[in-house]
Amino acid sequence: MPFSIGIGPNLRKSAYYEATVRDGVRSFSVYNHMLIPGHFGDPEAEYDRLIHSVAMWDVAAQRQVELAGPDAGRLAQYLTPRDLGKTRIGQGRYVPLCDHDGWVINDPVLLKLAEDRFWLSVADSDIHLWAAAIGREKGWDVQVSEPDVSPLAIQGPKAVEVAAKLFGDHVREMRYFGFEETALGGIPLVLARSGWSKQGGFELYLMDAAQGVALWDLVKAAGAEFGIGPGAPNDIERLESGLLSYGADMRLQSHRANPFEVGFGKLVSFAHDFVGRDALRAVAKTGPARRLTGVVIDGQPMPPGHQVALLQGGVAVGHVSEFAYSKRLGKTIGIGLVGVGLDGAFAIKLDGQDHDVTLAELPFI
Ligand code: THG
Repeated sequence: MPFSIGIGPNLRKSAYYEATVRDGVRSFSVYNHMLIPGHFGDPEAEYDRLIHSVAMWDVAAQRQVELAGPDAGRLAQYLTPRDLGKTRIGQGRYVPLCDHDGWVINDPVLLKLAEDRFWLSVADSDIHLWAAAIGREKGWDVQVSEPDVSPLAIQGPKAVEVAAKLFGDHVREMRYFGFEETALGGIPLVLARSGWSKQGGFELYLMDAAQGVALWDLVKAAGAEFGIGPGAPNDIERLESGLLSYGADMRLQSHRANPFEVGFGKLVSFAHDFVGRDALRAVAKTGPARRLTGVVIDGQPMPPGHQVALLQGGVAVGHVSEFAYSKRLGKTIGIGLVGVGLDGAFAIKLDGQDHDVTLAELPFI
């Protein structure tokens, strides 16, 4: 490229930035106005570590939106179509958020820290502004902030060994999305069993950015015997596993979708009031126009790509939001949206060439 991208005041550095640079980060992306590592120079080795041993990811760009105060629970519930009635302290939940027209605007993990304190661990959109505005407009007694919290993910089949070595054997019994407030050599953090892969793992929500490098190095040292290495949220694995990515699979400004279209239908409850309820009632009545699907792209392994129209008889009937070659499957796979009721033969056009596409069930693996 004949240009560089400047790291100015509008582009935030993660608490782990110095450690990732020191350990050889080769590509960054931007997420929630923050630099997030893309890879460390050997994507294939990074994928293999995730599938066979353990990887550590700087996911500090998964920012927390804290809701605190007497009406925090009320606001949390009003922000999501998902019923939070049975959510206990120490439990996380996957909670899509919608705008008033029913379009998905984020898909955070919600952590209930106390009856009056919640974190929304957000994907890439400005939910702190949204939540603060809604709370204030409602006149509710709730403070919305972005606290000093920086998640570090350890993912892969050996992640549990690393976590057990650091925190003790009780972590083996933690449930998915369960979490606890703890510390590591005086470094305050929340330990959760979660992460954006289906290989198993934990997320360490560091609560003091000044100790980012120290935490990175503790995890790196503990993981050495299990083959830990740096990596980043992995698009191939997430396609294989059918995990969604706000921004890639849906984004309000460019390729919006409602929760029924992207497979969040079972997370929608109409028993409580929430932003977008009327719009989603209308969608539920008629049924969604599109549905989430896996796709297999015929032919040679293809370099990764995103956002391409899905064609049937030359007509766009949906889109593939992201695709990549899976060596575990020996196929180029993707995720997309397709008109409800359609099946048979499809195609995409890439660099002027047609490629046959067939639909597939999610997850692939
Ligand atoms: N961890 C944390 N914060 C995050 C993410 C994360 N914020 C941004 C982004 N990822 C949010 N998106 C997702 C998407 C999927 C999942 C978690 C966060 C996920 N899904 C499981 C699945 O789809 O099978 C479980 C869903 C469920 O239980 O309903 O884990 O990764 N801290």
